[in-house]
Amino acid sequence: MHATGRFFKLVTLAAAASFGAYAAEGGAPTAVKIGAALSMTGAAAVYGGAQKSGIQAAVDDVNGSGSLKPLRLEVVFEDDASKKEQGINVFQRFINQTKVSAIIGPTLSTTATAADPIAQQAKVPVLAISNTAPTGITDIGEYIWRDSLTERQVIPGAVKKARAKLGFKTAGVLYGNDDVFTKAGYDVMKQALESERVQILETQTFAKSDRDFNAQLTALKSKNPGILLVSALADNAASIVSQARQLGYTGPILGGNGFNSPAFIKNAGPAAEGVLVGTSWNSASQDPANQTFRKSMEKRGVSPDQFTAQAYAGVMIIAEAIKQAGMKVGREDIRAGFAKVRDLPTPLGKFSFTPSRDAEHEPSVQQVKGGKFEILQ
Ligand code: 1QQ
Repeated sequence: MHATGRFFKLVTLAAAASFGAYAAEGGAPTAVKIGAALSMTGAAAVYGGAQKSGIQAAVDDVNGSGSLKPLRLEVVFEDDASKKEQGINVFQRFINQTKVSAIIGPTLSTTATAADPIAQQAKVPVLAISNTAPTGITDIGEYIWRDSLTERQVIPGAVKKARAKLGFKTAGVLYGNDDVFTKAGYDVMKQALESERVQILETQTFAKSDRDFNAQLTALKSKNPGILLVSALADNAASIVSQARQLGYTGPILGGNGFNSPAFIKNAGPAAEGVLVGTSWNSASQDPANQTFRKSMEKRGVSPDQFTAQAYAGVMIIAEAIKQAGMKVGREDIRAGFAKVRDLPTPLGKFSFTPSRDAEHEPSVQQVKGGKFEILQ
């Protein structure tokens, strides 16, 4: 071999290896390493478990279909512990040690605001599958993408639908003020209520570590609001809804994205009945991509939620980005591939990114009925 040719071959192999892909010589499948930073512990643990099962199922389905041949997706899971510092550590490990081609996660917007800038700096593409804070995520830079609808894309429609059905004219609002997502959810709720001309009679706040919400709920109930809007992660949400009912509040309750977990229903018990929440996954969709997803989860004995669907869709989007990049799996290739994903059939519906790398598809509204979420028609 010519000296320069050999040099280039070495460089190419080194570059491929540094992104977790290995030359497919001898026909061996080439592993494409993806890092998944998920909350397996901490305040968002209920979402992390659902996300992991969705990713595992999608990876098996994509690899099993042979659609990426000779490539194979290989996901490395790490716990972001629902914490900024841990999210940063996991991202650094993925980027510098595991040498992943792309990162999925982290679970919470709060963690993403701290960890994503590290990936942006290192030019590693990130696909968020559950970050819903409207600002402070994808606007970090051109390497940060998401398949999760923001609260701004979901809550106004949910408030409008709830108001059309229930006709309330006043509201009380309760939100967590120590979390990027719960705070952003509140900002959107306030705007949505104002544009529906619903008067906010009282606003109260709490912190993630709080367990007793009686003071806030008593203040809210005393104003006799027509509806209670709550922006909280699932564990807090369950306690808030139970305590509101124990205090004798009988009006409707509408939650933000944190409520979209069956863990909320399980922990709140009968108090969860009737609770409304906007969602990015239409669980009742008869779309073939949703039916395939549901069958795949059923086969694994997993009852999926919105977070499972967004995680499954995330892997499909990465696989499509690789195809769009001409089966190249460098970090830059995947980033460029994301930009070319158009109308991809996923459990969330036909998926495309907006020009600002956010998700674009139809949201839905669901309500707890008989201990389960039911899509509101
Ligand atoms: C966020 C969220 C959480 C409720 C999802 C896990 O939407 O942090 O953005």
